[in-house]
Amino acid sequence: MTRIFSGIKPTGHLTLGNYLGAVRQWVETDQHRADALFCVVDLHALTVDHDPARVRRLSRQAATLLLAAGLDPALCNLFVQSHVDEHTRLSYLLECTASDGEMRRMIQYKEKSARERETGGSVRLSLLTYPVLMAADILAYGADEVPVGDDQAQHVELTRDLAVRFNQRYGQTFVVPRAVLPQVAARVMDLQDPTSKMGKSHAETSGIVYLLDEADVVRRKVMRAVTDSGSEVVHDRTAKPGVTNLLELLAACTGKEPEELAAGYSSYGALKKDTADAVVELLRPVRERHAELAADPAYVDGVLREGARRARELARPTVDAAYRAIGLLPAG
Ligand code: AQP
Repeated sequence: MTRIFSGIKPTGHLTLGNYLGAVRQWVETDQHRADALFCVVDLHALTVDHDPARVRRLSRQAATLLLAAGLDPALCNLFVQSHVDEHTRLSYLLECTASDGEMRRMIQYKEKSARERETGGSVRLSLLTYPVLMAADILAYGADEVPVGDDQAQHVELTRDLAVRFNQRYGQTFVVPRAVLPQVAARVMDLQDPTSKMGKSHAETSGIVYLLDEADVVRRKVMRAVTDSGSEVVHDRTAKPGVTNLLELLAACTGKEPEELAAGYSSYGALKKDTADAVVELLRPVRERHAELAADPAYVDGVLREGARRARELARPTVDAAYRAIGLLPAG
């Protein structure tokens, strides 16, 4: 059976981008068709300036939201990265397989390190090496497929390179995985800056729809979305990035094609109103279920405990094999 691994970073409240670009596909398709592991990748949240209590809170909230969105512990394995030591054990071996040049080429590293420098912060070494830890997350489980939004595709490419290189140098150890991008909404853009992606850790929040935003807040954010000059509703990412983002959101909510939707609108206002309504309806059940689950943290903890136990069992043989293959003396 195909094995799938995917993760989500607790660096902020989950967004509509996370939902449409990743979580919805995990819920509707992946957990049913494959042996699927989904992980709250909390170690990745430590690569930028962070508040410890907030990361802890956001990790629990992310797990609760994933269950609220429909991940079913009877169908898939949900766990927290730091609960399974195999990830960091394997990451070091992969650091010994990667070069600093290939890490510095990662687009997310370039963007995030530039942002840190602009705001006067120092760039953590872990920001540079985090794609290696991500590779370990994936390779430890022998995952065949990694469903991601297109911002993460380069990291999966790196994971493939590291797996192939390790296998060639030290003998067949890892499955070489491939990225699977969603058919629609691979990249949801910020409503206030439709040329950059909607990201949960951005400081300016007025263009970001969070899964837990109240309906009136969602409506306000969508109605105030930046649109483009002119008044014609057309799907054209270069000439009309704002309108195109709205059309793609509406398409993701309704299952229609963005071009087909564009033909039905003669004003931005009507498009915004329909998009706002569609997003509110999409998120309503998730928010309601989250409220129920948040009242039962013991249930969520139980799911995560059992998830980590099963994850350790799955990862250990591969990580132990990698230790032997690379030349480390087994503990007696
Ligand atoms: N805007 C987006 N559109 C489509 N997919 C997206 N994803 C994230 N943003 C969008 C997908 O969500 C999954 C989990 O992402 P992540 O939390 O591991 O990290 P990220 O890609 O760095 O997400 P964010 O929200 O932008 O976080 P920050 O601001 O901390 O960097 C991934 O599959 C991702 O592709």
